[in-house]
Amino acid sequence: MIVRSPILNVMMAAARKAGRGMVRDFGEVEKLQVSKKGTSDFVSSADIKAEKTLRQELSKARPGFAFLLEEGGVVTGDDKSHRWIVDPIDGTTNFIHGIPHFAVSIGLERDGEMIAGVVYEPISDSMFHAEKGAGAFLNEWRLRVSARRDLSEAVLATGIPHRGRPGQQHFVKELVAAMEQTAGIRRFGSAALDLAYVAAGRCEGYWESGLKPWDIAAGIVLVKEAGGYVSDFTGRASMLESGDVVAGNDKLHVKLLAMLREARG
Ligand code: LIP
Repeated sequence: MIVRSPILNVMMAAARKAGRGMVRDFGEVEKLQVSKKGTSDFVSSADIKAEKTLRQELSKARPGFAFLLEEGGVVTGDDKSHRWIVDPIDGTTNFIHGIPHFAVSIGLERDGEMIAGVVYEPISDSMFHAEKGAGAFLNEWRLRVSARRDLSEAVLATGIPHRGRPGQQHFVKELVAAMEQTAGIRRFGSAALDLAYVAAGRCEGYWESGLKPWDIAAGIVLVKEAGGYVSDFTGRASMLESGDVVAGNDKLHVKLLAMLREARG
């Protein structure tokens, strides 16, 4: 049996509680889809409700910690070291469209460093969790990044910049390079789960630009604790500030960075 720290237990319990409501709301979205009524308002209220649950649960356990929330923005706290970085539903577009691939993402930062992360997929009851120095897990199973060492064998996850997002021309170049050099590319629609999949060895790597801190905060800890690497496109650790992420197993991260750099020219 794994022994988890009290703080990780708090994060997991909060994610589970928010996840229960989300599963019920997702069932409603599926009905709305069929009836062709607008789902967006319903989903934004589901998002707000989930965030409220998470905020309540996390602040009950650690009253002084600050927050960075997708919906609620910055909430300051008496504790100047700790900050929760929370996305109630990562993969909102999937949720709106009745696609069952989305997650609750909770990261904990201490003095500017991500120290714990939980990515919870409520539909499949998959709890990805990690704490600095204690490893990464999916439910009870220890996670380890994949051992594949060649790009030609690699499956990569990515995110495609949609209407109104910058970086589309860069992305097309990166995509062409990845198409030519790898075994396959997947666009799942949740950055938090993309990072969890790298940690679980399901994908060898993942890259995306233009992300928000709450999309990636928890996933960064998962990848690192599973033995992988995460950086921005230059190899630096500015992911939360820049919104650029390149994650990979220990053999392929450097090769991925080189591939993307060359593609961008
Ligand atoms: C989403 C990310 C996804 C990205 C989307 C969006 P949201 O987060 O997880 O990978 O491609 O544009 O940012 O909006 O569902 O929390």
